[in-house]
Amino acid sequence: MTENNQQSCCSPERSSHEKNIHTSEQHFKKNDTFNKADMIFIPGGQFEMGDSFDEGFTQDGERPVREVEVSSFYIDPYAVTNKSFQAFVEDTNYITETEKFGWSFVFYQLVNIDKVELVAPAHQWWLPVKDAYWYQPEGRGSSIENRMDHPVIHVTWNDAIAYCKWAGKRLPTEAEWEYAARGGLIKKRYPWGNELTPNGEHRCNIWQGEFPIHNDKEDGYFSTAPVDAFLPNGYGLYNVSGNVWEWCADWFDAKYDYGIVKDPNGPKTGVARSMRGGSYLCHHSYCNRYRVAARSSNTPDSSSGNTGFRCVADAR
Ligand SMILES: [Ca+2]
Ligand SMILES: [Ca+2]
Ligand SMILES: [Cu+2]
Repeated sequence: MTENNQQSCCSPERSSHEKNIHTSEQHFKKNDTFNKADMIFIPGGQFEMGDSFDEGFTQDGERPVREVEVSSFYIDPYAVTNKSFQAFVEDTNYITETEKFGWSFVFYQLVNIDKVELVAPAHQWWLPVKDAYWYQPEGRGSSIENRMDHPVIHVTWNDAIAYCKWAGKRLPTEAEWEYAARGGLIKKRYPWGNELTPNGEHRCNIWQGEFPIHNDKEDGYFSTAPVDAFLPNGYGLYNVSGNVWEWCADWFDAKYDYGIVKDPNGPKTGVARSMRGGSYLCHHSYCNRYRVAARSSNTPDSSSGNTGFRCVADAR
């Protein structure tokens, strides 16, 4: 593994292909009636945030490990599903930012290259596919019909924020995400412990085999899995590691502000938003970012077939 692998298997950036479009903010009546009984209460406390093994990429800023305090909050056990996102769109007629751009990045093995239209040349294994949206993730002719319980994908950070506003929720800070993802374990590598496949059992949806050529699918999934696949962590969260990247609220900076020890919420400004957890494309030979301390980022108008989100809510 080299430092040059950077974020290529993680998620590609839209701005390398196209300038930002103007997206006017849409206002929704806030839904205050969501049921906290469907969420998990995470009691506040202190934890050791960051990479205790010194095995992350230096440029990601996973270190040093520092003690961080997080206030109590509620978190969804699952990433937002296609079913939930559809309910949001039906209620608000929301048009995703991705639809306004007219395309999104799809992993090359998920489409028939002769049948889709590309808006730009391929970017490594990412194809900028015309009309690839949340409801037709591989472009025109595809559908989510048999994937309603899979995580919504092809949503930008701005789209995620719009959904959160509608749901009366918000995106987690990186500190909240990592605290919840650790499931109460201390300084472990994964949400379930230090071994990737304890007793040979797969605990998350990542890539097995030779990336990006051959995926053995030993974990059962080539692309996204249902949000409740695999065992949950100690707090009851599913698929924090793998499946899809999850947008966080914070601006990303490799120089995380280690000075704030209570409820840190990232830099004041930035160019990219934090993402956590890794996706079905992650493989140790390339990015190893399905560890619970791993960090990544993308510009808030970027979208891809392996990025979604999960919501939190204040306990107050
Ligand atoms: Ca897999
Ligand atoms: Ca995930
Ligand atoms: Cu990755």
